[in-house]
Amino acid sequence: MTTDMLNLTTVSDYIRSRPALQGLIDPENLDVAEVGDGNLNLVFVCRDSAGRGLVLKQSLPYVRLVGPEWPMTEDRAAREATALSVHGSLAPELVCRLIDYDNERHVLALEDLTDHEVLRSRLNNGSSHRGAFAPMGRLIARVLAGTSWMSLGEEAFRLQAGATINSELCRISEDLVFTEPFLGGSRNSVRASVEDRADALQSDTELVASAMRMKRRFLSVQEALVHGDLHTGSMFVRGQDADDNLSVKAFDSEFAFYGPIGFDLGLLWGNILAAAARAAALGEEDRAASLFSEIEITWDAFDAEIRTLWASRVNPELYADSFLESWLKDILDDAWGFAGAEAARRVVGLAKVSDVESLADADYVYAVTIMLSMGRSWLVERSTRDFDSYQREFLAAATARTV
Ligand code: SR1
Ligand code: MG
Repeated sequence: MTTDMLNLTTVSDYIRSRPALQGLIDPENLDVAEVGDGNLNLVFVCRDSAGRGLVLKQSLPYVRLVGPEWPMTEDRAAREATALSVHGSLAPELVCRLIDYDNERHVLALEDLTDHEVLRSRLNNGSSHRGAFAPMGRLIARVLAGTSWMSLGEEAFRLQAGATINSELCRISEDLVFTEPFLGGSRNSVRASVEDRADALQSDTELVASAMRMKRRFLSVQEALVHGDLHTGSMFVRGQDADDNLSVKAFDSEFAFYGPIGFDLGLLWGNILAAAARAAALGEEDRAASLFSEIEITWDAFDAEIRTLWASRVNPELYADSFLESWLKDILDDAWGFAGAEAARRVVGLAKVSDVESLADADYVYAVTIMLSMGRSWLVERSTRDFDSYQREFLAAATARTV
């Protein structure tokens, strides 16, 4: 267990002690704030009087959201360091830069992105989503190409998958994304106003069976070193679409493991739905529709990038062009299924989302109803539906409010 947690006063000494951080920031003259608002770790933003910044992220020996009664090793910091460095090498412009990793104190030093905003906060404020999602589609494609047999070859791929097992964090996802929301669990909760809907989820045998199929996919498909928790709270954004200053970066990749690439797409889509459902509940129908359309935009960006990268796969003699078409179908099917599980779990499970939780009760009920019904359609009907039909279903739900 770590006995030496950083605090506001020890951060300067820590920076002095790390050779890799010398000259990047002035430890004599530091403004430090603890800003960790995630579920697991301590996060310190450090700035010096010259305006230079650095972020330190330290794993706690327990789950922050719950407290010491849910102990957890600090190994997730090593998993995150690996993922940031692998993903960063594949798409440096799309991933928060890892500057230093301290394996003894489980501290990552990261680039300061305080000129960016966490996308979820930006969306909750009603600000622009333009340009924010397509880059993540491209990142997911680069991760698929760069960490799978497409570029590693089959043996190196297998070895790499074996070397990056992340059992402790995968267990969290297994429990919180797939098991508890659908089979029940003491960590579930909803407001009284939607209790009947949450109960209906668990008595819907078709839905539960689909969720368990997705859990099996999560447990058994080893496709690429996925981010593992790629939602709007794991994305920093600066600027927007037509703006030269646009920058989108993924961070917080401690859940990374060799798993199905559709998991990254699906988590993103479930959280796009949360933002779109919020907009619908607030009466912003056009914005809601536009947000929802980012699901297809993300897919199109992923699809275009992977088709480009496919040409340089190392083993074309094994994998013909026709293989890519069937693979993309499987990935899309996975993505819908994972998106459906994510939509449901962010409503009923332990780790909820502020998009919905911050709404007043009547709006909350409306947003939850949209999330659960779209989530069900994604889980149960995914092999027979297309983007247009889901967009139509969302629009109908988003404009159906009577009170
Ligand atoms: C106890 S951790 C709960 C959730 O937080 C992370 O961001 C993941 O989404 C995880 O499921
Ligand atoms: Mg996180």
